Amino acid sequence: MDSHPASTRNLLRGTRLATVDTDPVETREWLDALESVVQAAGHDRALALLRLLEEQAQQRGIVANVPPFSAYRNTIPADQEGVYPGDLELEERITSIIRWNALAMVVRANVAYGELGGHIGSYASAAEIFETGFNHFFRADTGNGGDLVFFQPHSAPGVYARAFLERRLTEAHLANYRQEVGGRGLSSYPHPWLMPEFWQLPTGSMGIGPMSAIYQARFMRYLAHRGIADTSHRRVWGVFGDGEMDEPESIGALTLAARENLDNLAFVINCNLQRLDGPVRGNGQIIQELEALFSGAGWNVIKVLWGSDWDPLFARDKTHSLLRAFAETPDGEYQTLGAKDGRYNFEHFFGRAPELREIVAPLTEAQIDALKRGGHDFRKLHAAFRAATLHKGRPSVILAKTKKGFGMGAAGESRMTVHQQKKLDVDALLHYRDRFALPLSDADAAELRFYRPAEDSREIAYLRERRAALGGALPKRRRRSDAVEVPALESYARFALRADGKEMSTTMAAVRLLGALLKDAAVGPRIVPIVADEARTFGMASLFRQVGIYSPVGQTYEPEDAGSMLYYREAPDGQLLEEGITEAGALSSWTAAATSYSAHGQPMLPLYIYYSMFGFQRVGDLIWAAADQRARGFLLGATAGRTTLGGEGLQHQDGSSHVAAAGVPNCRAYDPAFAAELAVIIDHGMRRMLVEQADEFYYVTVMNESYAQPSLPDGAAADVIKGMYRLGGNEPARPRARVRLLGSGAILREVAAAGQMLASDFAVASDVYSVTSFAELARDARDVERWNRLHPGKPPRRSHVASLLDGAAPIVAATDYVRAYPQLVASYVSARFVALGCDGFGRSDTRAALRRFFEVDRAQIALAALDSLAREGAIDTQVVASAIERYGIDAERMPPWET
Ligand SMILES: Cc1ncc(C[n+]2csc(CCOP(=O)(O)OP(=O)(O)O)c2C)c(N)n1
Repeated sequence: MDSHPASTRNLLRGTRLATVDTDPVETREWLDALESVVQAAGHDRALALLRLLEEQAQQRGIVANVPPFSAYRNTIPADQEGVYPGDLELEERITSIIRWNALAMVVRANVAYGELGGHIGSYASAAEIFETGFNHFFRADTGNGGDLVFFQPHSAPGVYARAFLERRLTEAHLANYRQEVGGRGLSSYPHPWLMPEFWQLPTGSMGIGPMSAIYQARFMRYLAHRGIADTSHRRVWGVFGDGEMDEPESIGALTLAARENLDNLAFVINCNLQRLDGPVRGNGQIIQELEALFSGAGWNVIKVLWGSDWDPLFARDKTHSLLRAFAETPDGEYQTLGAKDGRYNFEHFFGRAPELREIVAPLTEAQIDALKRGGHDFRKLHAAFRAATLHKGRPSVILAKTKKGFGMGAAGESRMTVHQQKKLDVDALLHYRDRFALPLSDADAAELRFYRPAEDSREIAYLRERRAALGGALPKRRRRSDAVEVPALESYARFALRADGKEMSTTMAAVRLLGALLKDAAVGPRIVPIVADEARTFGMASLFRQVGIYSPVGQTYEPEDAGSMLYYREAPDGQLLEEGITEAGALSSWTAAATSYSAHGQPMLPLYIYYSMFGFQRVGDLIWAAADQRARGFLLGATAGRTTLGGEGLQHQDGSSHVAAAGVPNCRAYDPAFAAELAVIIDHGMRRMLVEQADEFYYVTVMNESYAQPSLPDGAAADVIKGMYRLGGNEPARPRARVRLLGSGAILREVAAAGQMLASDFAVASDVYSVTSFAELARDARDVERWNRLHPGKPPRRSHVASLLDGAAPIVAATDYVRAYPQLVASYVSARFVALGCDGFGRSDTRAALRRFFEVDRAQIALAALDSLAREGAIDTQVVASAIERYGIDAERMPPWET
């Protein structure tokens, strides 16, 4: 017989621990021997002996390895818990009140509206975890920044309920839970965008919180190592659900936290053994699995499984029968046991073996029913939190076993459906009130009255005293920091502004601008260059030497390229974050730096450069969360577009990031063609973010195609920012018609060439525009359209795109992205509008071949212009046919998006 549940068995495979005990007497002798060593010589001696035994066993080949988890019990023994520093009775009462208000908030909203959703079960399971933090550990910002706390998203009602007791939120706020439209509403989950003075860190999308927490802790170290802020006294706490740990992002950076010795970081995993649909590991044990995972990644693991009322039971258990029974119980069964009463637990758990029955013999069924899981026991939790804060050299994780819907009784406790539970009948409400001994009349409970003790009550005095001792209320978000002086554009960007036909790529120009800005006394130290193993690809190797790569331990080896000019230099005060091959990690680092103005009062300017295809497409949800968090910084999508990244092919060639970026409200996205445009955009972005402190960030695509860079036309800078300016035109001697040609990014040069062909081959005049951002044009046009609609009779306003493209001459807009990108502005101009773009899968080939393939080359652009003119009746259709022939266009080939 195997005594471990399935998932645990898998972890044990290869060890011999899962076998039956064939000689219990001998086993007893060994165990007694260990016990007498502990008694006579103490824990350390016992541990030393065990290590030696283990070593011996490995040498003998008896064990290949030891199991990566410990027994199913608390890591901290009862006798090492220490003295509880708080007033347990008061804390229990405060927690009960918060529980009630949290529940009332959710149920009220759903009784009234039925459609608002919300969760009771998650906070019900996490209340003691949060209150342990709030009363004893989570430090607020007292000037130099406090702790950063990531709150489990579905527990938000509990955080609001506490803020209500603190009089930070009013009853009206609570009554507006999940009704944000119109102000004074409370967000479903932590959203800094919607509650900018309250929530610091967004966690609503599972996986983002855990990963972000790790990089936040790492960024605190970075700030300290670089001498920007003293963060030594600050910590990052992350309270997450056990279900959330399924997300790859949740576990993707665990080893980084251990590798960088982030002992300023602690996770508390609320192991209520359930997620949305049911058990996290019905056939296994999530806690053991997480212990194996975290300890394997190098974390200090602290398990809090059983409450204090279990201590006497363990003391009576001389044969470890409890531990064996725990090991045999899969989470699905724990859930059933959790939902049932004392009798059921007696019969189905303790009734399994005579030793177990004996252990609980002195207990009544009611006492068995009341036995608590550790995550609902302040003493156990406090000991674990304290151990986490004292542990040096490694991050800690507290695995706290709880019950989903704790206290809800038959209405939800440990029930499969509890995640969806949003309404409670009167009986259930009265049960809840009684369970937590709340001073509410039947009528108050039935009416879901919020309850707030008087300001001079013991509860409120205690709560305030505890928070005062920890620096004030939490969560609380800072909106502004000091401004940073930005150098004059001309002082560092002349090479780009007055390029005068010099050849370079916009990626090269970006790196050069960055190199120059890094030398600026004010802005330079604030820049955080970030790469995910692509610095050389983007020509940034010079930064290795110039600013160094951040490493908390410096460089403990002689780099292979030590003798070269640009050697690989790692240093504790290195400025560049070289994240390795993790776009999610690099983006999380970027977010930490981009929100440093708020989290640390230190404005930083992160600039993360990456393959554009692996940005919005791959880590788009992290970008969305950064936007929610009011990030300020630059994302540089490099070697961007579908045809500029010649050889790389389908997976690398990006045709859609600008469409995704256009949907992020505070993202300003640009696709410049020229170094001068890029310089203007970077300058503008810095001023907006660092000087004006606008909560927006900039996505700029840059290309590795080297070509002649024109100087910036006089007076064009403002229009570059608006998204479009007139680059030039073609005026044949006797023009037969006129078109407008719009080009964006890499395809602008094809557009300009098409203009020349139209003039020389077909006597068609053209105006050529460089579109730096279809998204910004559309944003402005959308505003104008709306204003005009709402103000009938007033002189209509004009959008930038409509005023530049006044008149009836057809418009052809071409881009290296899908057609949907230029089509963002199609409905805002009155003339015929034709979009050309790169719809379909990318593929490897030369740039010229790809542009022919996607039909965004000069011949196709010219053809589209002629076709538009013919459809407008400005030229004969025959001209179109002659162009097809003249330019050798295959009219019968398959469309590129179908091949
Ligand atoms: C990326 C993402 N996928 C899915 C969801 C929907 N969702 C909300 S809560 C939840 C389960 C949460 O389980 P757990 O983390 O264990 O928390 P608890 O049981 O305490 O509520 C899921 C899947 C989400 N919020 N984010």
